[in-house]
Amino acid sequence: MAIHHRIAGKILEISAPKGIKERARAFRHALESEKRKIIIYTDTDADGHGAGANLAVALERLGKEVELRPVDRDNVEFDDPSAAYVLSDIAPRKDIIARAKNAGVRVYYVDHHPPDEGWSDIVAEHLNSKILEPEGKDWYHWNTSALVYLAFRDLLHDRSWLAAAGMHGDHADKGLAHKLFIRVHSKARAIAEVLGLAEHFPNEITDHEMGELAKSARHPDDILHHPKIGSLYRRFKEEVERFVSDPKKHAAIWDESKKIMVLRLESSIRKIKSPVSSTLGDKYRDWIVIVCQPWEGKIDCSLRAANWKERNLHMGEWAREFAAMSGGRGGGHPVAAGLKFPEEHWNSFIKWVKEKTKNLS
Ligand SMILES: [Mn+2]
Repeated sequence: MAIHHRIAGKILEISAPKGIKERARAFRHALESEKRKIIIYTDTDADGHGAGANLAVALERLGKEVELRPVDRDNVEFDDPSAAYVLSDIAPRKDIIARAKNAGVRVYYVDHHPPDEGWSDIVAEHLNSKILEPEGKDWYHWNTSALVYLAFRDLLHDRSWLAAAGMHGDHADKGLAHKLFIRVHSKARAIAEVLGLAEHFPNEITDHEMGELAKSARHPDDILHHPKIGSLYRRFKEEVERFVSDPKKHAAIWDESKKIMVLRLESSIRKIKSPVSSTLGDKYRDWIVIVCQPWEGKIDCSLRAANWKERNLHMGEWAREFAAMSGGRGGGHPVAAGLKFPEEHWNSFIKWVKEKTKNLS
């Protein structure tokens, strides 16, 4: 009990650049002054759940009426005109901005996706929005879970473990998260994986259930020992291991001289490519790691290049380029990106990657 108390009660101290601290203060101040009910839309990965659940708890502790909605970004709707909204870990695309503008609602925005040029101005103007996001090189050190924790950490003294787990989620630079979560709780990686389970088993546990679990949990074990979690987590770990233990077996491209792999995962578990690409990206740090999974007529890919600086690579640009060629969708950071395209373009994708890497050494 004493150990639990010590671990769960520790305030995770984050040192942040002045600019981010100031934006965090302004973001918090704006939400503190908000009189309306606050509906939080948050992403459904570990970062999203860590950010959304902690933000919901912090705002409740400030006496606000809050509704937490973990959601696929295609399903963001501004259906309550009397509410204010938060987009957490959800980059507001043009269609989302248009819907918010149409509904005339106020939207707060906390996120870490590198925006297009002028994007923040568009969001600020059209959403009348208070924004919390990193800038410049800080894009690669902060994720949404970290930003929410930074803004509200005096209210989240018993929930730093969830912040740390969220920081272990989609984080471009694992360094900061790694230091923090080891100090806070050795189970943070497992919690981060569990928070993502609804993405992998949508028929067995919903995003909503996972959000409520993250919000109500008082201790890491409340999540790890939840009755629904055990067998799902085992199935998830076994499936990841099947691909990670012998990646070559699943490779469409495996080139040791150019240090590039493109894998195609055949799996019944949705989005299994994400944890596989993270694990392989960490393990093969000087490789380009592209992990793809066919799903419902589309090919869904994660692109990773841990040493993008040394090799002068930008995975986000790669993803955008092939998306434009194939009628798909793609984008992201230099170090990590996502790409989805119609399955009939698989062969041309492999050809394109080979062409793209011809001059790499
Ligand atoms: Mn994120």
